[in-house]
Amino acid sequence: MKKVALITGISGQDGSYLANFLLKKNYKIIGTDRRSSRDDQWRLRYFGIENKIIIEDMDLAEITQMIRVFNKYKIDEVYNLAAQSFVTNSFSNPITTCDITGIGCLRLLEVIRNLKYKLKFYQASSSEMFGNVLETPQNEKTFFNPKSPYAISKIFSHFMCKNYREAYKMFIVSGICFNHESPLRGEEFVTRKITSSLAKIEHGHIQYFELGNIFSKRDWGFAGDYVEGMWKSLQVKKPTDYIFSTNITKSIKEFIDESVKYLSFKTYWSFKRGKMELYKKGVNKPIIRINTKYYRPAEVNQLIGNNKKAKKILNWQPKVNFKELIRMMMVEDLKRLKKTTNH
Ligand code: G4F
Repeated sequence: MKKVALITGISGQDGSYLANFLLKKNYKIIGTDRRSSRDDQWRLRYFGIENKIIIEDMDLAEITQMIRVFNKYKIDEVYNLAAQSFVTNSFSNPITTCDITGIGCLRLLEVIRNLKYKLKFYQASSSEMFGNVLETPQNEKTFFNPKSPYAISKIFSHFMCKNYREAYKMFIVSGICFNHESPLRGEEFVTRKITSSLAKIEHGHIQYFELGNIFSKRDWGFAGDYVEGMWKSLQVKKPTDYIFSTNITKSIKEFIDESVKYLSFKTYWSFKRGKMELYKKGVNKPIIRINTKYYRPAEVNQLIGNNKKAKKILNWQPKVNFKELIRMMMVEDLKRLKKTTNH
């Protein structure tokens, strides 16, 4: 008998990587999405798996849709990856963010609690919850000090999961994932914005692009490694919380410095008008400018995880390092653009 996994947010980066991973493990996959993101299945097409997944309409704002889906299938594992996950957006849409990212998880838990059968539940918690960090590196016991409505809504769902695990003895795992990127990352996030914009500059589509704070630091891993951790966390006897991280932190500027190595020209930084700018050598115009409109009302300056527990209990560790991650992203973005330029 095939195991059945339900993945919320199937069309996102993590949803697609996880679906691809679980299909190889012979799972039957139910992927759920809001109807509006239905045409956003380019990631599933990237893996060639769009026809191997049953897609159901299920908005985390609509409990009736959840009840319908959970009564239609006998599900073994749920991976709650859907969220309003763009931190910047959470400042302009705090209520929607809390409704989807926070209460959305609680709606799922309530539906599952009332089912006639038992299943395992994975919640995508986030390193953003640590915010203005109170301890370095951050582990499963580090206190949260959030800096955005997104982080606050993730903390709400994180503690709801803990409460349901303890109160109702449900099999619930929260994976506190540090930033994880890939060639399938959305272009609104800084890493993919950098690699796709640099590819556009290389191919002459744009002259420059703008960024916000390039000095904040993140612990950056590869999404493909992290979905394996999610699955592993549901295969052990006891449900608990895990940190998924690389244990290395790098600034956005360091990410740029590594990315530009894949361009056909040399670059250099210059400090002008009180700001850093990146120049193409021999040309007197910047290719990266800083624009304060990309600064956040409140910033998380540095995150770095400690993945010791996941290593010990799950035998999990990231395989792709910072350099390799950037190589994958730059090569793919340069290739994508070459294809569109040729057609
Ligand atoms: O790529 P980001 O938008 O990711 P952020 O805010 O760290 O959040 C991501 O990782 C979390 C895990 O820790 C997830 F929970 C969350 O859903 C998301 O996946 O921004 C990274 C950093 C920030 O410090 C931001 O201020 O990059 C800085 N930044 C500088 N210029 C920019 C830009 N971020 C974006 N998105 N766009 C810019 O132009």
